[in-house]
Amino acid sequence: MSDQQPFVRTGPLMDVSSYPAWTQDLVYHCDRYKSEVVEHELFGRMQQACLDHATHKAFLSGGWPVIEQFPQYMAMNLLKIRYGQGPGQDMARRYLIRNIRVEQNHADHWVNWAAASGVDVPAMLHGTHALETLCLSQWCWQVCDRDSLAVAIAATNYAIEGATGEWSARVCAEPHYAQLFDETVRAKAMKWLKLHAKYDDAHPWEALEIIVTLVGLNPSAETISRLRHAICRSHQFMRMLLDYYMRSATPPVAAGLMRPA
Ligand code: HXD
Ligand code: FE
Repeated sequence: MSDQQPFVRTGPLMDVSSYPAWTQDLVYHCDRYKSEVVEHELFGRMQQACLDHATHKAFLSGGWPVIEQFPQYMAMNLLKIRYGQGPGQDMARRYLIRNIRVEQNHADHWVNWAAASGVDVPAMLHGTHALETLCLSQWCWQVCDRDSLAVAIAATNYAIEGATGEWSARVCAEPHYAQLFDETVRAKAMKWLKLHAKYDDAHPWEALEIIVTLVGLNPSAETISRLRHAICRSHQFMRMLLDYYMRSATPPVAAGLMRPA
């Protein structure tokens, strides 16, 4: 994919100015879509502990297909790589192998979070999900199956994990949500959120570095546009999922309305 000058990062990993101008434009453009996920009312209500119980459970259940499939998206991308094809490929290989292992535990933590919130876990695992929910997982599957390594990593590890680091930090920024859980289960219930809520999380930046290393310093306008489209699509599908659950949410009457079962 990179038939032009290679990119070798010299500045700090988590500073957008360490990347070429086209990458900075891409990040700024897509951040508008990311904000609509991070700033979503559903997460605002979660943070304030005033999301109604039914919507809370439905959201946790609806998020499951992506959680379950996430390591598989990464595995599909791993299959695109041959060792020694180039620095971007080698970087992606290390990243994917290491993080597939990490995501194994994340699925367990999500299940524990859902169980502590009163979700019917067997139904979440084996039942059917709303179309609006499935769009995100089907999009991820499709982009990882059919698109290039760089575009697929942009849609999943950059876009989805990037937005997730921020929305989970937002929910954890106040103590109210955690306090809904009985102390005996709180740590277990909050584990997934806490792990993703690290403001200094390097994951999406590592994904960005891989993408830029794969496509080089001067990718074609078409490559840039495919990356932009893939990132924004992921954010739009995340938002669609959130809008779907918020549509039937009960307005908050008082903080503390929401109670885990
Ligand atoms: C958000 C619903 C609107 C889906 C969130 C997907 C987050 C995926 C994070 C990734 O690290 C996989 C995981 O299970 O931790
Ligand atoms: Fe994760």
